[in-house]
Amino acid sequence: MQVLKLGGSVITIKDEPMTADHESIRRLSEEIKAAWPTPLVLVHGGGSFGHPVAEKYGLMEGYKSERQVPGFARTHQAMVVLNSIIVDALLETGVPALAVSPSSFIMTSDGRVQSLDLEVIGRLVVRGILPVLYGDAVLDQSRGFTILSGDQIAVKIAIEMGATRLIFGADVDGVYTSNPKTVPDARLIERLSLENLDGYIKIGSALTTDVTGGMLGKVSEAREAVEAGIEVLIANATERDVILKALRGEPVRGTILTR
Ligand code: IP8
Repeated sequence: MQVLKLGGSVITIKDEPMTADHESIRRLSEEIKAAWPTPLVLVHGGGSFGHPVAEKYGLMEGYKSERQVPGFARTHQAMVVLNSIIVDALLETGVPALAVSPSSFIMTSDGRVQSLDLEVIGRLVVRGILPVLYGDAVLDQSRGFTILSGDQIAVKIAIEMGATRLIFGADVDGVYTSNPKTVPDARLIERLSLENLDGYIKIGSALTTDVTGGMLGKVSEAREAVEAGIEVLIANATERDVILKALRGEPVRGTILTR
């Protein structure tokens, strides 16, 4: 079984609120269809749907005032809308995709996943259905509520369900020596061991750009999956057939995280 996480920057237009990248979603749906049938769980990020709403109401820090409560519901709803666009596109191409809402079965404690019953998702996969989850606004035992990233969900599912491979579809080729969007001689790191990964996390913490932040979050989350023996690949989902090849286990340009 494999888990595929598609980043919000791949499936939405980042600078335009509540705008899906329909072309990219259609292409990726076709790539998933070309690899279908295959035991797979899909998780996607928030991009211009969940993030602006979550930010507006300061949800990440947890419950502070009643004013945030409608924001909690609205953030979830923004993600439902994006999820529905993706599930529709998959159904359209012939993949039996089914929306699974993380906030209805996952709770966190201080931002970390606490309880996770994966029986339904497991049975869906066995039935030949593609469960499609997403980063979501969830209830948190200590903070009241919080934002749970799709990255954390993807890692948890991969570990708990014993996935062989976890693929992160990003808008860059993988992990670079520095931010490829601003540093011209940034080099792609093709293999990153846990030992070097720690060094990267330390260096990365000092960098503040969005892209590095996003990549850093991914790499820190992915650590647990690598430790569990899962092959973790970060590759560029904005380039045609990269995700198709990755799903087929064929070599692609990207970063492989190893023990
Ligand atoms: O884009 C967060 O998921 P991510 C989604 O995977 C929300 O970090 C609700 C902002």
